[in-house]
Amino acid sequence: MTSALIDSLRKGNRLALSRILSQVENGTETGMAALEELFLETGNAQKIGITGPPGSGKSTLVNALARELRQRQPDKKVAIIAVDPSSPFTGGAVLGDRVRMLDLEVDKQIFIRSMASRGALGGLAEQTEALSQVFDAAGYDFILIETVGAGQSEVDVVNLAHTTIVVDTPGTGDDIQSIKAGILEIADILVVNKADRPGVDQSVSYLRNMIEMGYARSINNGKHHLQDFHEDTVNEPAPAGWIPPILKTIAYEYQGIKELTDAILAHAAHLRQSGQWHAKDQASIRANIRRQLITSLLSDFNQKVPTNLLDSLIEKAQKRAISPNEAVRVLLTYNRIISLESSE
Ligand SMILES: Nc1nc2c(ncn2[C@@H]2O[C@H](COP(=O)(O)OP(=O)(O)OP(=O)(O)O)[C@@H](O)[C@H]2O)c(=O)[nH]1
Ligand SMILES: [Mg+2]
Repeated sequence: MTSALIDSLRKGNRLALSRILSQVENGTETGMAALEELFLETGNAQKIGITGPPGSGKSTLVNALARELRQRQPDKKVAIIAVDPSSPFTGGAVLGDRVRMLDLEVDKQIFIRSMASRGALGGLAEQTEALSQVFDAAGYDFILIETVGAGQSEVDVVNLAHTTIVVDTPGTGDDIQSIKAGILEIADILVVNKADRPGVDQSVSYLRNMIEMGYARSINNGKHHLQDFHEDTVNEPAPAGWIPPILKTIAYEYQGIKELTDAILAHAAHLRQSGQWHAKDQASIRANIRRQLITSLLSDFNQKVPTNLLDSLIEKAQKRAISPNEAVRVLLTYNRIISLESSE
């Protein structure tokens, strides 16, 4: 049954895709089996994470980007994943935006998915990774992942992307706080959206300073060459690094979208040429295996070792009657004995 569904997905059947996405999202047996099979067909899509404060215009940008990518490369397909949307995909958007969303859905080479639930498959990041693997295997070339830039779990989500876009808006002076320093460091492209509002140039120069400070730090660590900084060093050998461009957009008027698309495609080319595309892919597979290994070892341990034994050993260590080391040794020995007994 599963393989019939997977075959339909391979043929581009949107209903099959939608059903497999739900199965994967709910962590059902069918879903997990599909994911195992489909993983072998992944590795082609460019995953693009879009993060930023609530209401900064991420959905509007994603919308415009999907349209632009499709116009430019009509043979390519675009998937959109809205992670943990604070509101439906169009957010607090006015009717005009919703009408445009409908336009998008008419295009059968664009597939929009909001992540409805969480927790079935580990964290938000694991779930997003699983859904993007399904899209990747289904032949989607670009996967746009929207998430509100709020904390570590969002950083984890965008970390799985090839290209991370951080969106900010011109502020009233306190915008310094609107983007967390940790979020800026993961940006491959910075966007100041709502450039129709006052203060846009201050925001751009603020962000430029932050980026240059970040680069100065990494140069001190020996990661980059000084020429990475300067646009006027085009005759120098090609820099190994990528300097995040800062772009101004007015998403709902489609302004700056072409430049943003150029930057996204240029970043993909940069990753491929520098070998980072391959390296990222290898690292994410390694991390995936490690994560699953730890999860399943831990769940095996939890099944075999009673909680009260664990608790009593913790208590002993807390009283300094034994060391934490010894507590672990006892627990592992117990686990080994139980495993031996159950295999007899
Ligand atoms: N002035 C102005 N408003 C914009 C621009 N782009 C989007 N908006 C509006 O900003 C509001 C929020 O846009 P969304 O795209 O929903 O923002 P979001 O970041 O996805 O919001 P959440 O997903 O709720 O965090 C909507 O009313 C948009 O129409 C812009 O360039 N200028
Ligand atoms: Mg949104």
